Amino acid sequence: MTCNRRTVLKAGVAAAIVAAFGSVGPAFAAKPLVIGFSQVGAESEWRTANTVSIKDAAKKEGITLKFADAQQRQENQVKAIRSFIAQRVDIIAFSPVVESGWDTVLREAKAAKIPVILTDRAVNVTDPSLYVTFIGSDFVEEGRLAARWLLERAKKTPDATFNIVELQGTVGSAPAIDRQKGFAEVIAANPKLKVIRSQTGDFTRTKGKEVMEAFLKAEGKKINVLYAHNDDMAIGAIQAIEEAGMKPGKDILVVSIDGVRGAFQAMVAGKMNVTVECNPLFGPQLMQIARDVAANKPVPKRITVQEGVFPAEVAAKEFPNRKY
Ligand code: GYE
Repeated sequence: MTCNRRTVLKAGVAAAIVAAFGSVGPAFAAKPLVIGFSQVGAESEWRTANTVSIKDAAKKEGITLKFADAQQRQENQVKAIRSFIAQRVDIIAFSPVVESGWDTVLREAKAAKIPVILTDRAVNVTDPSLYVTFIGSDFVEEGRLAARWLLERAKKTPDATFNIVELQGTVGSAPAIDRQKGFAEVIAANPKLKVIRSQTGDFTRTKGKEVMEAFLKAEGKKINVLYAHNDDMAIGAIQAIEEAGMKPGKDILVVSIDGVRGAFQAMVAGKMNVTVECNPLFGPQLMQIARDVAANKPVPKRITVQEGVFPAEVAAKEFPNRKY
């Protein structure tokens, strides 16, 4: 937490050597890069895979990672960032739980001359120089891809209505905002596709199930499609659908995002229809960017992750290749 005496002493010795010899000679091993990383939480399979990827990559690269889990609370992330500033880490990286409310703490990081890398989720700040780069998926596009699959599916039964219930991610988070937007934009092409209910399930299985139960209570058999902003909520909702005596994947089509192993298992079991990939395994890429930023090399302001769409028909074949 604090800059302890030993660190101060070490820094002092290094400074004395530099003063005496002009620079730290090759006999002294380079100081490992220190990254302070504030993670959103452990709310989903996706998040767990992301944490493992980041921790493993840091270890492999010999980078010191100070890891803080915010338990999905912005105030915890602000605290963690302030503590990283106090510790004078080389780089701060974080996955912002929500988009807004970051200006003050990011200004503090900038004043301390600590570069900030955003991972996974974007922020809404007035001054874009408050962060160096943002590495993450294109969530609007993911929403569009999910909707395009549904539009194609709707072509097979042109007379049918598609009443959709939507399980949104965390309120105010970039993926919830963008996945809703991309999906709405594309389904607008067919008036038979209508979102009849939309509520947050906070990206968790428990809430996904709870909210789906409420949807079923209110709309019952009127529901034809579930669009979930992540697989965990979809998996929770599948349970609710089954408990209501309906068949997920058949009576209610299940369209989701992430591509975690649990979704592939649900597709193989015929309970989910499609998942749009959102790749959490960017740990190695993050370490490379952190090194470049620390070395003052120019990096692109926006780095996107490549991903695909997996309908149920390919699930069994793809399952063994899934790494998260
Ligand atoms: O889709 C969800 C997780 O920010 C992309 O957060 C991430 C999302 C992911 O909880 O499962």
